[in-house]
Amino acid sequence: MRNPTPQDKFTFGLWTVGWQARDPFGDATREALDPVRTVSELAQRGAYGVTFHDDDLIPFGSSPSDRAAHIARFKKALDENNMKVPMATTNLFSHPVFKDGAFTSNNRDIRRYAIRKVMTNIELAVELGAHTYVCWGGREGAETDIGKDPVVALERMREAFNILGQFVIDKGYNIKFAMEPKPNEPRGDIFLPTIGHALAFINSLEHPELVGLNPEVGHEQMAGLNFVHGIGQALFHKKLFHIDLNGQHGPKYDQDLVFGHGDLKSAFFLVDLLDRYNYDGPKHFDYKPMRTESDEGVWASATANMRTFIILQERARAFRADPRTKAALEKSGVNELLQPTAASGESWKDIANESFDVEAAGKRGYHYEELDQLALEYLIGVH
Ligand SMILES: [Mn+2]
Repeated sequence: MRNPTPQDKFTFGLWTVGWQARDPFGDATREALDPVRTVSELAQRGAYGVTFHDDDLIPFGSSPSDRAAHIARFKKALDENNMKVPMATTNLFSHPVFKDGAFTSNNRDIRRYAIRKVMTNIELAVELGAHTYVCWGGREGAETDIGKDPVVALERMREAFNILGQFVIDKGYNIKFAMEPKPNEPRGDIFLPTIGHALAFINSLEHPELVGLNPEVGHEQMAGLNFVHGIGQALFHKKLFHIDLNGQHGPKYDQDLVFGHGDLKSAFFLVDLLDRYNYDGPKHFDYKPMRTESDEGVWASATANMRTFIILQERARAFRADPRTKAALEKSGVNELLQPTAASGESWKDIANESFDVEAAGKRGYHYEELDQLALEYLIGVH
């Protein structure tokens, strides 16, 4: 396989490799990582850029002069390593002030503070060249259904996105929002839990064109959903603004494994789909190096994400190019689905008056078993 290059547009959050591996049962197992080192380590491995939450770069509560110093040395590292910042996001979940949510906190002052925190970091994101602003509402939810009216909470959520949309319009910023759905964790239940919920919500906004999605592999799979289908629907609605790649073994806690280290077959079909529909945004890894790892393992895991993506892309392209695949797709009728159900000029009347041999059509086999096995054999490198 070839090595990762900036043309692949692989990006990593500062919080991913920088995760110190604190979990609900244990303390940190790794030292804090300096963002300046992260930028250079990732650049050496072929990454295109990094992304950040405000608090990853500027510790919460920093003075204005400390803030400026943190930004200046980060910018210098980006320039020296030719690394980009295509996306940024806000930490609206770590500080206790957000324990009942940010945009949907029952406390109005907290809601206003949350919007202010986002606006401050959007200004920095724009300054660093970002065109996507991710919104993950980790604390926007509840543990008890009596604590928060879900209809009213969505009204407040809509209000926040309308205010932020007007903010970027008035400021003339060339940046769009990408909502990141998640079903639960850290809240018992989070509002807008899946791609589908978020898509419907976006259509209720004053400026739906400013808001799309940043779906994450593990988040959909935690809900038992098919991520490839979710991305299919995001593409269908032209709302795939960004993507978070990682790995997850079905419905359980959010594992944030290396991309492909969970449901590998789904990862293969995902890369195939992104490739066929020419997704050209960043391939952003939002994962956590295992808690067992020391510094060496952190960087090995960063490389693993990029290698897995490239290998799957090479495998998927070889699979699609093989005449056996083309024949198997033909046999299964996959391309028949491309044909519109009503021909040009036809109406329901043409369909209403048609005769059809139902019994004969019901006897057809679709040969998906052969097709699926062929895909699997490509995935595991037999062909
Ligand atoms: Mn994510």
